[in-house]
Amino acid sequence: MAENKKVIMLGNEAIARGAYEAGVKVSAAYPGTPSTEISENLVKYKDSLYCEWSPNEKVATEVAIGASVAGVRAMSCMKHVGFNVAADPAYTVSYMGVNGGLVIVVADDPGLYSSQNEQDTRMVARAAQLPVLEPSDSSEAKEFMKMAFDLSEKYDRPFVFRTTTRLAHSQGLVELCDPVEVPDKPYVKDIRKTVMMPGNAKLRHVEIEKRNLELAEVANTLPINQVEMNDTKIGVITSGIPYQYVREAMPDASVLKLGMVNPLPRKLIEDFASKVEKLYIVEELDPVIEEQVKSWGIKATGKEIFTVQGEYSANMIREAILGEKLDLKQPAQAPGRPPILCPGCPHRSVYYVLNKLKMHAAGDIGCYTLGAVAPLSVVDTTICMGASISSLHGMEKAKGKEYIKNWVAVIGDSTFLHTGVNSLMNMMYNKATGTVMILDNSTTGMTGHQDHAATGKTLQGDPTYAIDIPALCRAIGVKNVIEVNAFDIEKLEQVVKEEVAKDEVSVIITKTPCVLLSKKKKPLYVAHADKCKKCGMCMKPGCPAMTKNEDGTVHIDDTMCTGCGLCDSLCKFGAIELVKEGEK
Ligand SMILES: Cc1ncc(C[n+]2csc(CCOP(=O)(O)OP(=O)(O)O)c2C)c(N)n1
Repeated sequence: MAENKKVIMLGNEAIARGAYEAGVKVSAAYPGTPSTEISENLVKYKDSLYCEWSPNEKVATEVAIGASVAGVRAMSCMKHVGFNVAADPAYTVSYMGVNGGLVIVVADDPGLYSSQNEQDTRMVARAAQLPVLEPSDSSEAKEFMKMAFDLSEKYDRPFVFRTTTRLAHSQGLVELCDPVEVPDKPYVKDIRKTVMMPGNAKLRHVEIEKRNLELAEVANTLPINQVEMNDTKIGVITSGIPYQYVREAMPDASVLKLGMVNPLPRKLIEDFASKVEKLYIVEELDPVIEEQVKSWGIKATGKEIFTVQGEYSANMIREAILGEKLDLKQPAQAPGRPPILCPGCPHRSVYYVLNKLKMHAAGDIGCYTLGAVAPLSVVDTTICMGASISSLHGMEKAKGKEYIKNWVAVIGDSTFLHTGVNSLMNMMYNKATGTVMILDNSTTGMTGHQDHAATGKTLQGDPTYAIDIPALCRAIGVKNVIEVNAFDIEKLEQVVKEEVAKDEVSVIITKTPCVLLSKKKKPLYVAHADKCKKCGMCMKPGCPAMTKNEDGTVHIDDTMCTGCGLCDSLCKFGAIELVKEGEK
């Protein structure tokens, strides 16, 4: 019995706990900061539920929809940009409704801590006519998850559960409960609800408009939409994490805290607005609540004084509304540092070669995006997952095959399986030429080492079939599939030169595991000042373990060296030597 036990939990841990307590039976996800730890925590309950890493968010959401149709509670999890990938099934399951409760958990990233844009999931969910719950701390994260499943089944609507980085990655007190027993619902064939061809979808559209009006009415009395009446001079409508900032910034203000942010409780808002002298709307990112409230003729102040960019803070809110700051001790600011590849990262070696050959790269999203910055400076574009291969294809179609002879596409293994494989099919189908480099480090590195369809391990850690990436490329029709060790720079240079010269599609796979995957102590390298000619060759790849001594000779920091040997292979004077651990 878990009852009454209180524990500190990360927001993401609490979401997983909420799903478990709600009786979820199937969860599918693709990693993406700040949502990844939901699945990593959910797998702790693997005796009670099934969860998986899917190759992308569209697949994950379709897996969850299938489970819901079959009659169990199901969910998919992703970051905000993943919701774009899942948009196709999400827009249509909105028409279908649910059998078992269905929740799509989406984590936004105001402030772009680890994302390529700052989009607001509430906008996407509104466009797809999906109801949205938004918690403001770990405890609510758990409770709102349970409520999302109950509401989903009661109103026959899939729900979106929106969080942000600050909630996902901060901790709070959570009271544990036992999971509810949710009996599996029977599947009753009803193609009017599950086959979304035009005639059926038209009728479902009428139905969901009705359901949404009904939910908007229910929202007026939903306990998670709470009025906290205090001094009536200032009233604030807010939700999620900004609620915490508002409370800290202005403890005396009256607050309407919304737990359901779509649809909005119009009567409750009108009533609250009529009771306060001045109304503010405080929401991170887009003016989603504000625009609706203003469209009802209610006077309010929002983005006139608040930004649509980045995270808010208590101080910022107090200054914007009251013109004064809180008396808070400012935390020490760490000096700004550019992001860099880890010492020993195989991507560095690949980029060293591409830089040497003066190549451009149509890039993708992963650790290897860092090949854009000096001193490697190879990557020219980063758009969204899978876009490297298709944008290289676009360049070739725009300017011809000679134009891309000094270009390659670079993509990671996880990203290749996410959406890159479709782009490679397109190259083959549409008679393209061009060289694709799959930087296969045997993991989803950027998001913290999650397994994927080619690693041979499931989310549960069990061994499974591993997709053979070279065989997959050949099956698509690529004749030139070459595997090279990323640290064999001579071979790599030769292979790149040969493949870009061809008027065909080539795939070069640099299969070398992420340096952080190995727990083994590695041999270390040492630089001998007496042999060093200060030529700077070993410094070219920008390894953070290497610095210059005052006299211009090179020093290798043995706390950082991982023994990859890239510097050794670049030194022509034998100044860098392999030494065994402890021999220095
Ligand atoms: C649509 C979408 N989903 C998820 C993410 C989060 N994300 C960024 S890079 C990445 C994958 C990185 O793995 P891989 O391609 O193997 O490259 P590595 O980081 O290991 O070099 C993920 C999942 C994202 N940016 N966009």
